[in-house]
Amino acid sequence: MISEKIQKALNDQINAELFSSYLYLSMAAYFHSENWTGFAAWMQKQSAEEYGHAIKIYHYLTEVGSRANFSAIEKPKSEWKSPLDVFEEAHKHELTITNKINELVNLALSEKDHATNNFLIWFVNEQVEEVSIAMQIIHKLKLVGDNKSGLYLLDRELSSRQ
Ligand code: OFO
Repeated sequence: MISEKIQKALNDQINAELFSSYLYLSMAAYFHSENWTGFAAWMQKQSAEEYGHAIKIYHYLTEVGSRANFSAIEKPKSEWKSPLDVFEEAHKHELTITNKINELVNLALSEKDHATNNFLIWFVNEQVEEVSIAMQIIHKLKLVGDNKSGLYLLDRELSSRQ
């Protein structure tokens, strides 16, 4: 039901989502090592969400009679300079993922694969939300700057992410 090109592109996206999960888990580990437990909890939830994105594509491939094929996941970075540095990288990463999703949509449209195009709409919307959330956190981090009380409160706020 889906072309080889689409199958390969969706498998590449599974790898990108698993790398996102790995990267955010590495960010969580960095935060834990710096005793920012709220930021760490937020990143752990983000990592789990990314794993969920990979699984969504996995199930779609199965549903359309194709299959998931896995390849090596790139080693994520493990050190950052500050919480702002981490979230700026997360934001940059989400912009890269948005480009990848857009390229996937372009491919689905060029192949007249409406089922895959329809499947990808969820990801298009998810990317808008993820880029926006990262930008909001960066804005708050820039507002508090090096103020320890402000950072403490922000860490506490992010710990309550559902
Ligand atoms: Fe962060 O949305 Fe998937 O990768």
